[in-house]
Amino acid sequence: MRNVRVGAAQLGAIQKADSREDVVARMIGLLDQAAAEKCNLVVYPELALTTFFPRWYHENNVEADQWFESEMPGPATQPLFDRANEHGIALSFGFAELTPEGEHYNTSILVDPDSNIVGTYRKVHLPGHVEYDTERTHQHLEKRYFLPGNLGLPVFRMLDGVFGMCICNDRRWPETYRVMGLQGVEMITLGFNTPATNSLSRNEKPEQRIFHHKLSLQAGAYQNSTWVVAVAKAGVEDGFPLFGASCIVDPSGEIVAETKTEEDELIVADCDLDATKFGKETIFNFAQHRRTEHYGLITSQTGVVVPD
Ligand code: CDV
Repeated sequence: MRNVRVGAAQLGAIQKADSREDVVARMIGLLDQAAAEKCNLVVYPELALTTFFPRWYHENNVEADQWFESEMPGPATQPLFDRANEHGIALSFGFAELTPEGEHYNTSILVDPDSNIVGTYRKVHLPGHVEYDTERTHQHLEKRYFLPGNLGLPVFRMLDGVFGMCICNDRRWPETYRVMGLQGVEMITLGFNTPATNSLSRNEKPEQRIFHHKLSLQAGAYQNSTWVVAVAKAGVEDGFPLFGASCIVDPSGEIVAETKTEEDELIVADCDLDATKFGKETIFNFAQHRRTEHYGLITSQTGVVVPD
């Protein structure tokens, strides 16, 4: 048995006016709870340090740099690293990354129990649009503010296991899980900020959106026999609602823990990484059963082409 006791640390709303220091204090509060519950890994949401700023249009992109981190840890986040180090707890969380070369990414990191950054992932599937869109009830300007991730979908060794990360919209794409599944991933950490309403369709209710969220996580976990730890930023940010439904999903696709609120809330589960073995060695034994000779279109073609 290789047990990882995971805390999924959902964050409630972060308003535009909230400072990084305010947010980090909340993250440390959840970390202390996780330490009291004997967790050895705590996972936080996408863009955990600020409000979900891609809903706000800045005509001049440079104005949006206020939402980005140019160092990690930096002065505001060092206390989180220090407290995690005192507790000997590993972390995963998302933030907006501004590189020394001036590139902007929606990034997530994996931090080991000694507070070393052992993994970096940059979001590959950026949703939304580049320009202000008057047809939408709210803006989703990730394609304006971020470049698509340039690090692929790597896995990392930590806590005697194989870990991967993805971010929010990535969870809806089976390729995300399969690329990590092909590298033997045993636990995927992912943060999300998902609006409770569809900006282009009033017919889609929050219940249906939560259904699609869980469907994606559960299918990805089952089809690759991996744990999935999905953590929301939830609640109403400056009038815009995000749903909660943070979940820990086991390698057979079942939800073993789920948040009940849209506030700061910790859920905990014991995740035996050896429980991934059965699926990986039987129905999803890739080496035995995959038929790559039929999968070429997945990488040679992006959009739909209906044959004549
Ligand atoms: N932050 C996100 O990536 N949100 C998307 C929304 C736009 C649908 C998501 O997949 O949840």
